[in-house]
Amino acid sequence: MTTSNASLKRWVEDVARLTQPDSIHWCNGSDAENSALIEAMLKSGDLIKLNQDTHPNCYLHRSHPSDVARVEHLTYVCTRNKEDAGPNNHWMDPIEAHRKVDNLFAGAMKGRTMYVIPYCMGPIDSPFARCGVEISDSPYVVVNMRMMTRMGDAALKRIEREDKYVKGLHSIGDLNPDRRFIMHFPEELTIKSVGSGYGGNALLGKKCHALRIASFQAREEGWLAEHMLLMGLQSPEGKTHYVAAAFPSACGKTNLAMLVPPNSMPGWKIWTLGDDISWLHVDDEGQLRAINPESGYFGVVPGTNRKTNCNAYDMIQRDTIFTNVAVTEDNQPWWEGLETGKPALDWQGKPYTGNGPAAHPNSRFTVSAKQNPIYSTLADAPEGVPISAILFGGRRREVAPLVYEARNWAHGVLVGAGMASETTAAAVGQMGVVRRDSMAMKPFAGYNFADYFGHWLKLGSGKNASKLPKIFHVNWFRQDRNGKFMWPGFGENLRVLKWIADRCDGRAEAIETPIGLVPRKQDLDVSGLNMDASTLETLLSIDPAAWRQEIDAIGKYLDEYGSRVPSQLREELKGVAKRLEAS
Ligand code: SAT
Ligand code: MN
Repeated sequence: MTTSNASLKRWVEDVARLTQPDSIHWCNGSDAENSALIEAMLKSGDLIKLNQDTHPNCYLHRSHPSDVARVEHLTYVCTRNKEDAGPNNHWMDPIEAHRKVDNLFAGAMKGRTMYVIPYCMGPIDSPFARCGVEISDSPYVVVNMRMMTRMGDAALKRIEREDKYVKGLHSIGDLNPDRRFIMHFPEELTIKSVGSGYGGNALLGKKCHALRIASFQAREEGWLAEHMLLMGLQSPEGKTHYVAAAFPSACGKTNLAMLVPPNSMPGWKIWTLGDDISWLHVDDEGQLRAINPESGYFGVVPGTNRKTNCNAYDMIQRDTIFTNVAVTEDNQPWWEGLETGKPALDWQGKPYTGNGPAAHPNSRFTVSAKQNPIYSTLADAPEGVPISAILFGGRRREVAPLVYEARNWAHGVLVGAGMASETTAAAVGQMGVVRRDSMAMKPFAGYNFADYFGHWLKLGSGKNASKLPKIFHVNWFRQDRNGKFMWPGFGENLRVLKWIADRCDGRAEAIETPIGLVPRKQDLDVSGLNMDASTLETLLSIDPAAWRQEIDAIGKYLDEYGSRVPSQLREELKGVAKRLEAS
């Protein structure tokens, strides 16, 4: 197979000349192709068959032990001008970056098959969708991309018609971290990733394309590419609100998107549209609409069980690829937080000795979104869904209350820009330290954050600004003095979402505080939660002294971006500081 598109054909030939694969395979996305790849990987040891009686069509992939997470220190945005990448990105001159990685790609596919993977991010017939072609020497990448994107013939047809697509070149190289680079060339719609087989570094449709390149493209074209889950909340009266929510990696986006309503809230239904990425456009009527560019989930496994997320638990009992989980004696997948069984082999395949976690803390499942019992068929709607509310949030043991509402769009942009969260296992590095992570996009914005804040603010200055959704901040992770979580989280988060939906409908009360609008105790339905009044009070309280420090810290953080920071954002920050002084 080949293509009628001359530029694509030429690029594939050029890459083959550089990387020297034994053979070239154009992926069509068919079942037969997928089965053949899985068979080949079982033979090569890339995949291990799990217990097929309990977990039909489930397989385990063990990555190289040094290749288990995203590598932000090796991830670059290579714009012609350094300032365009901004202090939020590592930068390299594009000419130097190409030279550096092309050296590593030279001959890298000798003895391997080169896969040409055409894919579409978003419903194939959506005007908001964008296409790409990933060239990779990893069959694991192919089978994952098939679940995570609309991959194969239909995507290739669209690419041939549009003649505009993101070029992604990937090789696992020799997996040596010294020769690992994830390079983005947003001005050339190009990605070059070498030396890693891990999801976020290797499945180029995901973070590299749908966030870094797409955010850059979105700014040029007047839309937003965001690190946000997308869900529908259907009230007992049958009204559905769609909500997009940004949290950093491994902070519970998948669990929130698949939330199971508590027994005490009968009649509520949740619909999942996406668990990681949203592309948002303002339509002709001024309504913000969103699509999920992905078609599968690459979710954190540890902690998933019938109680925390029974939808996710059910969904991963079949047709799932597990990466870096442990296995039981009878070869079932096992992870920390699973309530049954015990690990025999750890994530590296060594006999489990009881020391440390058996599954890697960033072990993952890859699964088609259609296996989700509460999959929203509107995830396939080309026009997307109308957004009622945008949520920002992170892991904060202190300072941030359970929920608050921004005063307006511009204040909401400040709330997003000032977001902070404790780091997790999703990226290599120290865990549990608080860092600023604006809009949960610190690792993913493909351009200067100062310009990104400006782009967000600009959306709110158009003639339809009043129709934009309300913006909220949530924090499920507040801890008491003994380090115990104060809010039960998981399904009970629906109580907060209900208040948010009611605010959107003008039906719920809140009080003004210096940082925004907060529900009073009586505004939040906590019936049946068994929560004492003082805990609820703390969860909804604002400590002015702590917030003065927070606002100072946000000011210093914005200073890192210098004079490019929009003055409107600084005015918003001053406004909060003033209100705090007066309080
Ligand atoms: O980067 S991944 O997409 O592999 C996982 C994450 O960090 O969200
Ligand atoms: Mn993510």
